[in-house]
Amino acid sequence: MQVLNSLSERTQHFLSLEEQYGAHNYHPIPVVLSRGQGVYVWDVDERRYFDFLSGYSAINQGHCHPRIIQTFLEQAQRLTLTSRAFHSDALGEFAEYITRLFGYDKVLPMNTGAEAVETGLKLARRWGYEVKGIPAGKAKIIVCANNFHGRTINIVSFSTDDDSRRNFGPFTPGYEVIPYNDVQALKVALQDSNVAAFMVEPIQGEAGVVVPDEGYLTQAAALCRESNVLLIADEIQTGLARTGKMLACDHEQVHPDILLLGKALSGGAMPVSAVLADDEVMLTIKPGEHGSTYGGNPLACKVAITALQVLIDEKMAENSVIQGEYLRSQLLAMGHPHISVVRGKGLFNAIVIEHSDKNAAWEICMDMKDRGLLAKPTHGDRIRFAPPLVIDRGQMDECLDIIRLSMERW
Ligand code: IF1
Repeated sequence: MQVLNSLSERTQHFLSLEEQYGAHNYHPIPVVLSRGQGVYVWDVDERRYFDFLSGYSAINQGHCHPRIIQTFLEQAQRLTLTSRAFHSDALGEFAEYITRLFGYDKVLPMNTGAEAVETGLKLARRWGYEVKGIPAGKAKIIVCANNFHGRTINIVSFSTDDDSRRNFGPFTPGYEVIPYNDVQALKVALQDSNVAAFMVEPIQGEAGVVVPDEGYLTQAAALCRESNVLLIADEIQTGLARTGKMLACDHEQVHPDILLLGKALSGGAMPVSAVLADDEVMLTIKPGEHGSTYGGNPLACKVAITALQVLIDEKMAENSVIQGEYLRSQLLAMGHPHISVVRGKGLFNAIVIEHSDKNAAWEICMDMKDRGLLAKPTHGDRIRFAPPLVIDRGQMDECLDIIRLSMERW
């Protein structure tokens, strides 16, 4: 644990304000950031860092991408929110752009990832009852162990992480948990005719970037189709070029029935999420049956179009493949005795630290911070390496030098 008095006065000032007046629902790395641009962030003492977390993959386009900020500033001075009681000149444009881009009939715009997940689950249940004909109140949704889909009480109802659900009950019924990356378990679960949907992360993020076997998504999609069950892909973290394709599902040409997007849908400028589906599913929700004050607001719509255009125009998925393969190959080449696993796809990666000292991963992250690279452990022993998708080879080499030096004393 960092000894606070080794931090600058300015840093300590901001940490103490948060300590006294902020909820203690996080345990951040002790660094206070005040500026970001591209792959870099600067702390309150103007020290520069590489950001290897990218806002949990919300900042795929890099911090404060000029085109995204330009759109934000222009729209913010025109019209930020109309509510859905009235139309705006931005929602239709956004809806047309994003549905054509991903190949769906319609989009339901929301704000946070959790709201997109909740919306997807409601659509699946509504479709289950009104299209598939599941008896009232009997709809089931299959999810995977070690999932992470958000923090609402309904979503943590099917979490398998005790810290995420302890003493938040009573929980929502109607969910069944099966092992991730287990086709046979899914096949058995789908024998129940009351199953409406199977929701899955194409790569499990919070679990520590767990990549399933090649073909898992393809087989899951086929099983869902055969069983008249909707496949919901939670691409809130894996989507939008992070894994080297526009969607992680694209690696297997899988087209989910319900697609959930968030995070980088705004490039880190503001919360924007979206649920995409075809009419048979989407139109089961009628006017007045679901919504959100800020969902589909003009500012979010304009920002999201630019955030998507930037990913494509600057070939960020292609760079994600190149730099991700280089990063993994160099991490493996280190042959470090305490890096037991290197895994990921594109620039969505993690290493597993195997060491008798349970604080090793945290101490390594603290050492990398002091050398100018920000990353944070998940579940104690896994360090996620997910820089913005604009990182170039020279910057990646600088980061690898930092990682190498920080690993040296372990
Ligand atoms: C935290 C990590 C956690 C997500 C997927 C939905 C959501 C998320 C696949 C909900 C959000 C964030 C939440 C944040 C830390 C981060 C995270 F996996 F990215 F590392 F927690 F597991 N589906 N993930 O990853 O989206 O409502 O947050 O916009 O809660 O600590 P949100």
